Amino acid sequence: MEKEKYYITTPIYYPSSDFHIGHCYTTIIADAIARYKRLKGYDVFFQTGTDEHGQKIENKAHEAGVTPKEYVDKIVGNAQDLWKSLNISYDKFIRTTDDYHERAVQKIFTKLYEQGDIYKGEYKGLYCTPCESFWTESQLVDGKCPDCGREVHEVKEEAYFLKLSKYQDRLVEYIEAHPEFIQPESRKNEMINNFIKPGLEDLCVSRTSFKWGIPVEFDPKHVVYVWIDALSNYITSLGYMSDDDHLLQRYWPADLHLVGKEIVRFHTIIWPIMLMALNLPLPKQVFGHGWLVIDGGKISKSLGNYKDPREYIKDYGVDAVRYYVLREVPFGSDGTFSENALITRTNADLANVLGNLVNRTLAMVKKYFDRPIKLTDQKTEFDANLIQSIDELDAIIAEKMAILHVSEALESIFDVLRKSNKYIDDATPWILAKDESRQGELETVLYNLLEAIRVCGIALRPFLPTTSEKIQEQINNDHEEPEYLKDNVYAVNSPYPLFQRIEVKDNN
Ligand code: ME8
Repeated sequence: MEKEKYYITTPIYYPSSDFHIGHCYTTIIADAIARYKRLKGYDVFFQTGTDEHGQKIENKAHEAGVTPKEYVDKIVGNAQDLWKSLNISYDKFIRTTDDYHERAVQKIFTKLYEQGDIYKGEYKGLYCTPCESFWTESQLVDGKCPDCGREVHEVKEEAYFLKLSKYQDRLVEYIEAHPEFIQPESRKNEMINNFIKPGLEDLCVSRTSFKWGIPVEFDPKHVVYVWIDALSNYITSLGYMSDDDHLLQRYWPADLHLVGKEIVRFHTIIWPIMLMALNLPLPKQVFGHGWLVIDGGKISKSLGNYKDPREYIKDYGVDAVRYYVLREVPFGSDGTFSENALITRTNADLANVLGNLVNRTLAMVKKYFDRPIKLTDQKTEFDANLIQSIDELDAIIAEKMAILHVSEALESIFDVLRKSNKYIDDATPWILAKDESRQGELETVLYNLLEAIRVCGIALRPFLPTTSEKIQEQINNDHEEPEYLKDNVYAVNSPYPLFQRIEVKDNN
């Protein structure tokens, strides 16, 4: 049978030489979802990339005394290196300076112009350069950009416009008929009530005040507005407007665009309208997640709360960082980042619950048997409960992942791990070991623990891929069934600690 496809994207990032832990947030979650879908047999296409045009980049390149292309070429590797160190399993990395993307964006713009969805006019308005966003007077907060709180400035120039107004009613109808399109629910209401219902103004989609962008094919003194350029990445990467669009046929529409809450607006208003105008189906879901914040504010170098995420990876290990990000923040809401919370989580869950369980279990197998062990026909009164938890785990995770409650999916795995530790305390293998007549029970207890570790190890694979692999190596068993098996044989390897306990730091 042909595998079902699953196309998942992160936003494309502004290239930067200083990404912070917040930047890793969208990508780690997207990676966990992509890996989960692969584990469940989907044909996954997972895409990320960099958003390399715009005035901000042009200004930075100018300051650095290089061309914008030289500037982005030099720093794009920083994103790729960071994703590599976080074990991000993307299938495609798109750069908006890639030739095929630039050509396709030009064709998109020309098509929309020729069919009358883009027209020429004059732009007068307010622009926030850092956010690359246009605002109307009424959208400003205290006269400043509502997203970043910085000054906006007035611009006036000949420009092209996209007819958002023409599609307004169709968009509202679509959103209302597809309650899963914008998630979580609160963001959907915000989009409809604050942005769409008050009336969509046509959007200025070209600029003449700077050069670093994709030139409009038929009027090259204009460059394409960076959000039209950027949003198109989700289809140009699949070959839209090229000679070979088999990937588009296979993977479009996207199943999930995972984005930060501040860019939901672009993904649920401009993007669907572009797609309607291009006569393409809309993505199945746009999920707007919250921010990882420090002291209530966003993380940024200028706020002085920045640290390169690779330092955390170096100090605590990649899976500790992944675990923290996936576990700490209820999806959709904001979460607070602190290095001490990362340490506390690592110690409490990864070292004390997971690491300890694996270590204790393998040490007991080595000590009491030091031979392959099997399920025996001797039982204890505590077995059935543990086996039931093992058997229920897969369905619980499926239920949580279907609504992207990644943190709760992880929590359900740790519930089984905690129950397994409790099972050791209840079944007291060290007492069974002293009694010659209870060796069968002892072997069953250790077998059940190994089954719990095996099933949890597989379940952890999308979230903590490195740790999952180490668990599989230690228990020396590659059975993939996500439920309790009765006929496994375990010839385990010597244990080594999966996670070291870390000292909490005094100063943060
Ligand atoms: O917005 N916590 O790029 P970007 C959580 N190029 N997420 C955060 C965060 C934080 N502290 N800081 C940043 C752009 N992010 C555009 C996208 S898509 C067609 C174009 C997230 O580099 C942010 O919410 O500013 C966004 O999802 C992603 O990082 C990229 O942000």
